[in-house]
Amino acid sequence: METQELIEKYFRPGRLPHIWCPGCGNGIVTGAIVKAIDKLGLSQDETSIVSGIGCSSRSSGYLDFNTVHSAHGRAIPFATGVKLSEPKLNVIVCTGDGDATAIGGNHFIHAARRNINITVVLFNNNIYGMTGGQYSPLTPTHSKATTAPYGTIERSFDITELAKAAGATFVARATTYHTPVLVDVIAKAIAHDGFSLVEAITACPISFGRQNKKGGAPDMMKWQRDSFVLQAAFDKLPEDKREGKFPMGVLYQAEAPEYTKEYDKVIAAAQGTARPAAQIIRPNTCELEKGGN
Ligand SMILES: Cc1ncc(C[n+]2csc(CCOP(=O)(O)OP(=O)(O)O)c2C)c(N)n1
Repeated sequence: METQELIEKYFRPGRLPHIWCPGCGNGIVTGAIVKAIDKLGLSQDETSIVSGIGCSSRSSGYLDFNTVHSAHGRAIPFATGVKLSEPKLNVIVCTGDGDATAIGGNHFIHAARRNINITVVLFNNNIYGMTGGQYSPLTPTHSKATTAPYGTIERSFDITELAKAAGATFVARATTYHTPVLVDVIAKAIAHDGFSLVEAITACPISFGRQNKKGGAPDMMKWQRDSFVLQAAFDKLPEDKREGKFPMGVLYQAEAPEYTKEYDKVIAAAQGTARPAAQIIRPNTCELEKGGN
């Protein structure tokens, strides 16, 4: 579908123009989400887009789906509620690095642990954009921020590793420079049956770039071009050539029981329409019932 057709089909005309600054990458990430949805042929009625609060979270308001613009850090709990009450919906979360990993960090790890089938697209601009440039858990160490005028001394998360360690079953990364990769990994993440994370690297030339002398938006895009390498090519790089480079593409994929399907079994068991309750008692409890200890 041509860009104009995509805009007419998937965006709410009354909501445009958007609020993002010139050079901001959020429009590219939002466009990539729409292209991925279109590629998969998902219906708008069966797709829900849930966001928190921040510049990136404004994306849900521009999109013509079942959308929820929730509270700062709470996109994932809202998305969990939507998915549990209507499991047939494709649920996509749009969230910022502050939203998902600071105030919402606890929700993030537990949604990953549960392996609930939602897709989190984390717009990583390395900073709190909307509130003017405070550092987040994804701000690189020694970067300047309004809350770290001498540079932050905190170490940042690698959110892809954190997601994997917490139990996510699909983890990917791409940048706004590498748009085809971004569209591809978002589509694969949505198609995956379990908790999926896509870290979308996006430039914030105003709140992050200016403070850190990154040049303008084109320079920040060039940095993306030069720093992110597909996982297979990254693996072939000798150790000394990996400095300053990051792998992208699908970084991890696994199979594990999906939360809403497991929850359905509990509902069925409680309603007496599934396996007898004894069969779902954990083995050690069964031992107790048989008189063991
Ligand atoms: C409970 C609560 N605390 C703080 C805020 C203020 N606030 C709004 S957006 C934001 C940061 C957003 O940063 P991020 O999630 O990285 O998204 P970005 O704006 O960079 O896309 C904060 C702290 C709020 N709205 N609600």
